Amino acid sequence: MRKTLLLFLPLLAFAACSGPADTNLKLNDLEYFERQGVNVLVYSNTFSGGFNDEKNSGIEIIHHGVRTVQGGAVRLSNTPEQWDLVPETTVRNVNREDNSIEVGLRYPHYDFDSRLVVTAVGKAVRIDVYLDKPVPAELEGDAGFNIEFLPSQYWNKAYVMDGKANRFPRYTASLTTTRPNEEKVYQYKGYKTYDDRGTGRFVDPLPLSTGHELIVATDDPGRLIKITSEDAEMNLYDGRLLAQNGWYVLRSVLPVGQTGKVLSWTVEPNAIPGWIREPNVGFSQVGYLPAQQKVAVVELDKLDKPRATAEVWRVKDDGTTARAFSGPVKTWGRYYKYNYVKFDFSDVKEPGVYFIKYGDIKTNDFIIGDDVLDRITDATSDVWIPIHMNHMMVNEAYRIWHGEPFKEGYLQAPANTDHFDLHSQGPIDTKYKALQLIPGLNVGGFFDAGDFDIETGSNISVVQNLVSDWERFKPMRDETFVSEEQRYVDLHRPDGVPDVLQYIEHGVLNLVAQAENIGHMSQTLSNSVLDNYHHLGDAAAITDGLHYDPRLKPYQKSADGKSSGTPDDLWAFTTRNPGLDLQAATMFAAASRALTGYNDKLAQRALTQSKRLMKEGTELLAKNPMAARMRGRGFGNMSTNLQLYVCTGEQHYLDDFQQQVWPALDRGPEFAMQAALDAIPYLDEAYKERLRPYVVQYKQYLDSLDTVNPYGVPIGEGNWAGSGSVVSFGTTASFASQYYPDIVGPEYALKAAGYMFGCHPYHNYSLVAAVGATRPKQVFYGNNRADFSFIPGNVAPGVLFRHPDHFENFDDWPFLWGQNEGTIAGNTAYLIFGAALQNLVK
Ligand SMILES: [Ca+2]
Ligand SMILES: [Ca+2]
Ligand SMILES: [Ca+2]
Repeated sequence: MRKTLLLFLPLLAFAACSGPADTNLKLNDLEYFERQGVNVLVYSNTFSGGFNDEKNSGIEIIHHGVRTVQGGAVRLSNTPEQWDLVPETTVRNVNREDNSIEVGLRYPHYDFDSRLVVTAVGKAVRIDVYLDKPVPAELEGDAGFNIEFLPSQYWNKAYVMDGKANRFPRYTASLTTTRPNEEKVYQYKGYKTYDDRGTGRFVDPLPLSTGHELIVATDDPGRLIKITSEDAEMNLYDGRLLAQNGWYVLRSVLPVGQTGKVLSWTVEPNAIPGWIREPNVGFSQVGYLPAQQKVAVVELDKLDKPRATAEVWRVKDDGTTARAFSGPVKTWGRYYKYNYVKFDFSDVKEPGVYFIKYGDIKTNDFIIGDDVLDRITDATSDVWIPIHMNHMMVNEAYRIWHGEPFKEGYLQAPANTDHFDLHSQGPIDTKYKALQLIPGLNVGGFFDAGDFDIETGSNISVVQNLVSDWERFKPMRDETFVSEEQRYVDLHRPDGVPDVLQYIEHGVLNLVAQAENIGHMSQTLSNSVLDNYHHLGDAAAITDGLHYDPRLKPYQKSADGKSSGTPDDLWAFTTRNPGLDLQAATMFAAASRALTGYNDKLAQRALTQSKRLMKEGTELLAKNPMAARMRGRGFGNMSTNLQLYVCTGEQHYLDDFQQQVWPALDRGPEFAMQAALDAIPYLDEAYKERLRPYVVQYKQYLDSLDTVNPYGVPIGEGNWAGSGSVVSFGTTASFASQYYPDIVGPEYALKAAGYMFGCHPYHNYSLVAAVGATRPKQVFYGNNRADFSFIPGNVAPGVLFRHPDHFENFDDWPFLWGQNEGTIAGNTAYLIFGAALQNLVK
């Protein structure tokens, strides 16, 4: 404590010396409070992301470049979880005269409104909470003002509450209590995040510390924040007691029966005097081909002065280093928060190990060699994809990734169920009754993503991607043992069958079982209860493996040990979507081609379902002209029509495709280029020539991206980061370059690869787990995320845009899915990108 104070005091003294003009928080043009090293955002991001509490909203602090605090809001529990209610933002007013931002918050479920007024006062912000009506009786003691601190940026650091020093716990191990379920505040759609094991009580965390003044990270000036409240007691909680993705929460309960200004906090983030963010030197961690264009993009603090030159150094075989190249640094300009400069070192061509020096910054090393791209999909193909095989035990050397999940199968979802993972069941449209077992569905298929459901649409895409990979590139790689009979997968054990064929087979097994047993495609096979949806760990442990029998009590097993009264069986959401049936029909036809000669019986079953679903889907759509017309418009259906033509040879599908593709290309060649290129192998030379001028336009689009952002690839700004778009951009650019090499060079696809492998905003780590890069990302939102780990080969969504000007990808906190989750459809699309790129540069 004493040491900390001594260390810190000189800093404060130094800060006090600089003039108030550059130390006070000011409301900037982007409507957030700013001083050098500190940004305080007030509802630049509201709680409307789509998945409730995404830990991305409310009052947020970006502290020396890292968003360490968020969630400033009136909340209804001590440590809110993802499915606890979040407030709607009813109004947001920026008042420049008094340097404040006001937001209105509303919980419609409780007809409960509150207002926050955040005012910059010197180096701090004051947060005032106003109520026009008292806290509703049922929320008394539960409604409070909360703010949340990112655990990975604070754990092991000291905090001081009312003069008493303490330390943020690395792992959660503080006290809890239980309360009767009747006192639990309503959760999303009435679902419950917890399993009370029949006790009738829920767990409520108890505070780590209580007081009126909290200073967090007294031992780290970059993270130090002082929070005081004269009128309210503040409690510090560890949200990880209830959910591994919880944050440290500081909270004051709102007083009962009061209106007007009911609570006031002062929050003062420390700023390191003269702080300037370290340059982020973006380059490909996977390395470079000798002859390719090589451009590092350096991200600079807006107060940083660009350097005139940068250097490339060679690491020699004896371990010594020598300068290999020095060249000019060229200014690109401002892109959101930072300035960007570029350093072209294409002249360095000799194979070897190198690093970049930009001023004092020395990057980690990278390889120049003609085989650096050869391994970019190996981890995805050998490890990530087989680990996501459902209904199998998956072993790797000494480790079992998961046992055989969902042995009890899937029940018909009850009618009119509104689900928590964005889908629903309408009236029952199968021969099964609600909660009756639909036989045969517990086979094949792939886990969706960081969760364990089978999203039918995604699984259809998976099979399509894998067939596309197989038919175009014939990958013969065999590193996975798959026995459908044993329901067993062993990684790194060749079994004589190309893995991609086995993955196609595994995807088809589930999808064909859906078609045969349900009669059409389901929407999804998913969890019925929320308290096992958020499962982390072994998929085989999600359910008890026993058939649900409602005649038994919860947690009770039948005498024969085959059923239980625990309602944990997964449900099939069967509501029919003829559009999905048609997609399945084209997928089945393609899969049938790929499987013929390997598994003829399954190939035949797939073809049978393809024909039936195509007929029925077409008839159903014809009966619903509105749906049919809608279907005809989408770009996605361009591809479906092409696939339908390829598998049936019927001219009208080709006519439909041609009717769609040219107008779509006229609107912008980038939107339809992939579908247009996909048709080339099936159409004549005249088609290819007609497409040529669009490829010329497409090349102009590719070049124009260099003026849109410094990285020259499309950077999405949605609520899910955009590496999927970069991958598909790279795939399209690869194929364009393959078919029209005289128009489109390989540099665009390589630019996409460079972005994925480290040349991007925020940090320079590869976005693909364990990809042969020097510095891949270390944490991902896989089902092992609670271990701050990754599943090799995962492709992260990547660098997420936060309004109004911040890009972010946490590499010490895996839990933000929009940055770190990988999906089965996305990761199989990455296989195609990898193969297309490798094919292009060979
Ligand atoms: Ca899912
Ligand atoms: Ca194999
Ligand atoms: Ca069960």
